[in-house]
Amino acid sequence: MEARPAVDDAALGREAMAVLEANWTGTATVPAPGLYPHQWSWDSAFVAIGLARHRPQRAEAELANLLAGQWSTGMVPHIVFHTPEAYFPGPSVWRSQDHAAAPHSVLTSGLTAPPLHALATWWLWRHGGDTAFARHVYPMLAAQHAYLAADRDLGGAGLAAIIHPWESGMDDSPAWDEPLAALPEIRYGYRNVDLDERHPDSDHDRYVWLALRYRNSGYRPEYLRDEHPFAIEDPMFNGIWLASCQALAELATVAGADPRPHREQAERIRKALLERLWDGCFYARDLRTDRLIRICTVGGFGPLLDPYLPAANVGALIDVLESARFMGATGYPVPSCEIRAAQFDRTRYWRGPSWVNTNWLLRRAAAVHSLDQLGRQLATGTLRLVRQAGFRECFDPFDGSGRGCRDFSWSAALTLDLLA
Ligand code: 2M8
Repeated sequence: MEARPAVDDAALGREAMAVLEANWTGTATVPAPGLYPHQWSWDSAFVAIGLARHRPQRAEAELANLLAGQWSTGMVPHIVFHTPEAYFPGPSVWRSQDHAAAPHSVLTSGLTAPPLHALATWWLWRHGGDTAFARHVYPMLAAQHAYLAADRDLGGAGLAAIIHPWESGMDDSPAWDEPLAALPEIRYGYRNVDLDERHPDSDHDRYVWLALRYRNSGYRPEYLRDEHPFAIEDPMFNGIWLASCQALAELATVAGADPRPHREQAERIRKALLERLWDGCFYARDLRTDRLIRICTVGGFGPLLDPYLPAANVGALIDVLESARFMGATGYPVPSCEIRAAQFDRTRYWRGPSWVNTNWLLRRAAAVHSLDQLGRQLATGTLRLVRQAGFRECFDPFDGSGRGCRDFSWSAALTLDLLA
């Protein structure tokens, strides 16, 4: 485990801000230097949350730049590109410029990401942000949610389906192993060496194949509904959407709009989460087999973000979270996959390591349910990770050592929030 000189809160905060300064391109914050040279969607939402109390105008600029990449369908892309290539798959794969619904002056990917943006905008507003900004972006956020309801409710029950592992934000989660294994074996042969640690076998080729199929369909919603072979109702994506619907209801009031449709949407999501994804904890549902994918990952705690989740479900989820399946057995919060699962791997991204963003979301969930001790445990455990190992992309949940990129933006940004 790397040893770092002891840093007090003020020094840690300054270091975090320095990382965010270095990763600022002038229009947005890249997730990390090198491997991630563009703007990623939920990374930017986390950056905005972290900057809310420190640099609210920078946080607004961050979200505004991302929303400049929004398609006329309402879809907010998972990547807004800064430079022509430098990352695979880049603009030449997505070809957004050839699609009528994509913006003309910005190159983007064709997939979306967890819709955290209304929650991030609400967070900014709640921490003293500008009402004018909330009013300005409200229609864009409402359009994002309308897109999810109209084009992504592939199961017809009120949940949004992800149609690619990248859309979950947890690309190599063991939850996607089964649906990926059902796809044909693909060997494109172009492989990004940096990704080797993350993607086993031909999974990365399957990711590219799925993206190309969707692109070649003309990004058509009918294709997603009728033909696309990967369609999953994910509890984290939908838990975040639910929390963002509640945030959007408050923003609607600020914007002089009707909050009720957003509250009704939140209720539909809650009902569907409980009816379709709950079986002792929340699992993802594979819409192509209509079966639950029975592996418990950190994504299964996403619905805890809902303050109105019934107490019995909250209690059962907290029991799992605090048990030896998750936090109870590791020194640091919160492994991304339950440690008793055969697929658990403490060294591989979303297959075991702890992440600052999911820790932050769970700490937010603890706050909405007034679970103060759990909230403190999550905050102090996360700060211990970054204090010891720096602002790494993720961390070994047993010994706290850092993994993946250094100077990772959401690790720095959310540290600022945890220190506040
Ligand atoms: C990771 O995802 C990208 C693809 O979008 C990748 O694997 O290259 C994930 O951790 C995702 O959650 C994150 O948004 C992205 C950039 O930090 O990296």
